[in-house]
Amino acid sequence: MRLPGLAELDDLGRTLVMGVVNVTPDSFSDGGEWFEPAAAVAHGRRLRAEGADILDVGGESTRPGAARVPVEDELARVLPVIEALARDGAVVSVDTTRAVVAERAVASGARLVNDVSGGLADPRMAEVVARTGVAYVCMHWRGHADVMDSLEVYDDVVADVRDELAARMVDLRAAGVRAEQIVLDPGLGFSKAGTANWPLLSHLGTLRTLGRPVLVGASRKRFLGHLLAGPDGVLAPPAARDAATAAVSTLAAAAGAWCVRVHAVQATADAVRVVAAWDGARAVDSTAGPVSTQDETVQEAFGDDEGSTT
Ligand code: PMM
Repeated sequence: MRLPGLAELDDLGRTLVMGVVNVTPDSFSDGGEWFEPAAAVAHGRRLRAEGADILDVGGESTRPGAARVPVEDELARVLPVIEALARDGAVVSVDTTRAVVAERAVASGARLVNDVSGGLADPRMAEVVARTGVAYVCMHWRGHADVMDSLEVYDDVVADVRDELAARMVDLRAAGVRAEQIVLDPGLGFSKAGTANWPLLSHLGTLRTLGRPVLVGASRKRFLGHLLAGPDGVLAPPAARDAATAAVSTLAAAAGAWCVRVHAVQATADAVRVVAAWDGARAVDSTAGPVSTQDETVQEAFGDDEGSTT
């Protein structure tokens, strides 16, 4: 599916890989490792060499319970990193909930705005996205990091997230954002307790019925730590969640995700290529007999049989 300003990503024929460049001292998954701008730029370059199609630069932690960062600090963290990576020719996104940061980031070379609040945190965000015309990731969100764990009540998490994202699209459109700009994201881990994340993953097809590309951000999240907890119940630490993250990337790509956002790029870059080769072989194999029962089961589970990319 084509998005404005991202022509070089249009024809890759596979799920895209977004590499995370957190310029924060306290992100839950890689807190502090790349806090200095020079280290963050070097990290972004490394992720690109490993196969990241997009580099997602963020200056405010969304770790549960985290306090907000002053806007000047956020700007000072992300702008030099975005400028340097964009100058390299990388496709850069800015991970921010603030309109002013989005606007300055786009002026510095960012080509996507990745807003974990889906426009709810800043009433000016939709106007900036409409005016700049850039691609916009609208994530499902119910509140900032300090309160999000208290907002986890759902009747049916898949239907509720779909409906709340549909409502966000209506508001964005009303503010002048074009449908073609919008990417949707279920917001794994954001106001979602461990088990609530799995139905969202296994029903990605439901989000795709909204007609926009879907981005999945499962990387190193707590629900994977729960899944991989030891016999003592202690959660697997973030860095021990990368193999499970790559498994999610594989399944998300097979289910038609447009993009997967990850910290450890290499395994996911390989995974999305495997899925594309697998799906490509299925598409051209005219000598094959009827689709096997196993294939049908997989297709039913993903609710989709159209291939790995939009
Ligand atoms: N998750 C985090 C940050 N930004 N953006 C999108 N679109 N989707 C996500 O799931 C998402 C995000 C969580 O923080 P991290 O950067 O520390 O992993």
